[in-house]
Amino acid sequence: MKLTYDKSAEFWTEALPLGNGRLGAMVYGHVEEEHIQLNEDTFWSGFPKDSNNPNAKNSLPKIRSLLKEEKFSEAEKLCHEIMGPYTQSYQPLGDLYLKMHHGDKYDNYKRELDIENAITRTHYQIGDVLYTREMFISYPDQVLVIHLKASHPKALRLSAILSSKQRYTTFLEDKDLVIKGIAPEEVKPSYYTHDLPVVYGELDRTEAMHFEGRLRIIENDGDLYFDNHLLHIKDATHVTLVFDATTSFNGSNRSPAREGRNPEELVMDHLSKCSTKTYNNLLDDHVKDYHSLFKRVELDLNSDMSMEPLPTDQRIEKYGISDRSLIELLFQYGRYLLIASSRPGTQPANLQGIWNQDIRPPWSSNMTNNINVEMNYWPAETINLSECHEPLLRFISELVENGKKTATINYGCRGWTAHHNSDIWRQTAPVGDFGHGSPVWAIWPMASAWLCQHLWEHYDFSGDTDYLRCSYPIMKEAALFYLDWLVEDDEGYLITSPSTSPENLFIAPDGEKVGVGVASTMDMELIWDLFTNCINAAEVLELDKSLTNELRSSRDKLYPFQVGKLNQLQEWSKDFEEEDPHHRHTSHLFAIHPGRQITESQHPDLFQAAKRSLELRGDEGTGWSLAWKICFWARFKDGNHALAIISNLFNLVSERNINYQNGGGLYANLFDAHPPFQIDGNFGFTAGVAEMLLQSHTGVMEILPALPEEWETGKVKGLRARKGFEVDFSWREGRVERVFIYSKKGNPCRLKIKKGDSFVVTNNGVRVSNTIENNFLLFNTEPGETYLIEYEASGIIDSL
Ligand code: FUC
Repeated sequence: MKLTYDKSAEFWTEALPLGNGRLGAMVYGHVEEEHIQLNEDTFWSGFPKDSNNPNAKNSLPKIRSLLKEEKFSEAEKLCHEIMGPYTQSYQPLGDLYLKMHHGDKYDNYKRELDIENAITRTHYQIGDVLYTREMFISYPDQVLVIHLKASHPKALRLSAILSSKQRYTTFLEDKDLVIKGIAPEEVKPSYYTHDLPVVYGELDRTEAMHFEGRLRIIENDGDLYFDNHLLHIKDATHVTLVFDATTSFNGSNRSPAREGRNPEELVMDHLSKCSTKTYNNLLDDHVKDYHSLFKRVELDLNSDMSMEPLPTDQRIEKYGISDRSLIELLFQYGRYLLIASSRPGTQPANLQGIWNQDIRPPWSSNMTNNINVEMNYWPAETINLSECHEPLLRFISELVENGKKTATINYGCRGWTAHHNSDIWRQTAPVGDFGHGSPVWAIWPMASAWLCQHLWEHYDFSGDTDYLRCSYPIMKEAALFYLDWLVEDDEGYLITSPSTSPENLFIAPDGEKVGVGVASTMDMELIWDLFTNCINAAEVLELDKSLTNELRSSRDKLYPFQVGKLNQLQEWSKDFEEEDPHHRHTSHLFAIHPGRQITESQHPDLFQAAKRSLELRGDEGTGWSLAWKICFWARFKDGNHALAIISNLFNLVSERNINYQNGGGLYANLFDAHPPFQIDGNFGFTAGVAEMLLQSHTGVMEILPALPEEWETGKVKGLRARKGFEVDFSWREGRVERVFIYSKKGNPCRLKIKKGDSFVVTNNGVRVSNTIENNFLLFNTEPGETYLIEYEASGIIDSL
């Protein structure tokens, strides 16, 4: 469970990420001048603003009537009139440098990220002195901890410097090295050429956020002295430093300048609490906290122990998927990154989690709702990190206030909606700088439907009805928006208009390439999903009978699925030619994953058509696109194909290579490469592997639904299934051996089995009665009990 390297990081995508959900660091491991790039998850450009566009309401009827006449290009042109501003950008906070006064002639260099303990370590030797650095970011103590050690007395001599790409000052205050600064008031997206892409206010009058960072030495057996903006240590054998930073952000609808929190108070509070602790105390508390989440899941793919233990980047290149321990590592890395970027109370993981070094990061490093932010949280429930789902669930609830305004002001609809981009200010209006953007991505009022799926899934896995009671109004208000947004076509079907299939263009009958049409397949699937979840939630809570009837009848009238001339599931309402048949988005397959509308047993023909669509899309893609394809092939029960996609993802992308923009893959630090870096592919990969091993979206638990032949033996512990189950199992030669199912809620358990097999189910050695109906094994469970399932004849369940 370690990422290891024999040289320091030259590029940011070779540095190693640390985080506690809020504070983030990228550790380069340079010998002579250590560089730690710093982030804080609330540090964004901008301030609260009204992003809605009242003109939209006038343009909407015109767009709809043009679409009715199939004048797609004209309708698309008018769609520019309904855009709002671009979102703001996630910002880098600062940099900490540790200048080591020991020269640069070193040997025996090694650096690692130990994801079993969430610690980075750098080791090297100068003369006969061994130097060691350990760093972690503690969640219980809310600080970055840096511990430096030399094997010889008094061999440590160093200077610490804080700096930033922002407007900032640094100074010394009571032995603390302090950095204070401000964020820009406005940052235009990196893809937007603009005369004033970054705008700062005046230090004392800005409307934007303030930040403060503070470095303190809490253990030091040498001499400490200061000059100007530097903190120096000499003749030390060991040193412990702590760092924290916070911002004046005080909620998405409050001015961070006039109604902000005091960053100094927050930082001082964190530092004073940990200043009385030793390094070992801080380490113990950190590891204990981290283990409480990380240790819940184990994956063993019976890896080949004889492989040469190469540095991680070389393993990708040399071994690829034949190094099954690298697959285990990348799976657990997704869990590590979720714990490091998403803790209760923090911001949701954005396009880069919490790690960003650029003032104008790719796609603003924002919350991108048309696949990316959802993918970040696909694994949260299955890999047993349900708590880490909280930042997204809260983000959704915080979108409602602005989302209601967008629904009324822009579209004259009830409820709430959101579009494909959002930020810390919870923008819900379409982006595009009032006309600059492209409708194929900007015009997509479907985010509330997709996001609400997470509210339902969190309930479905946990069975927590109190939680559902709080979330239901958010789902219901989203459903009200779509009840109003849907319009009837000439055949009496309910359609969306305008409608896009995220980011893909079709060739209109006049030969133009356009993105705007009506009733894209994904729109229909998202609305089906939301309405279905809303109906289910209302039934569980025994609420809103008449609304559920209305949702049911509208759901029945949604424009139906179409199968096209290539036997594929159509992406648009008509069988248009696609501008890019290998497009990275595969939006029309939402009903396969993460949705559940098309299953093999209920809709075998549509299931085949969807599979055909995926085949036509091909096996290549950007990082997240590959991750989605792993999930699809898992749902299509084709483990070998899923593994073939994993193999494509195991492509080392390096900024050392000028051609690095080619193809999705992994950077040396195992960050997912779109390219550029986007964290969604890391989370999507982890979700995909979990999906290959265990599925429960049809209401039935399926063990090893998509096992590749190459993973013939293995075991997994701690995966979660819907209805409150936790599952451990092992398999040998492709056949399941024993299954342990822990029932949290006491729901009946339904397990898919091979017809004709019979089983013994025991609880604490006592037989539990079970029934077999066709392909299902059924038994009742008690809350808090664990059940062992074994094949009756030999103790082996034959291909469950
Ligand atoms: C969507 C995708 C891009 C990228 C961006 C952040 O626009 O189509 O590939 O992931 O989000």
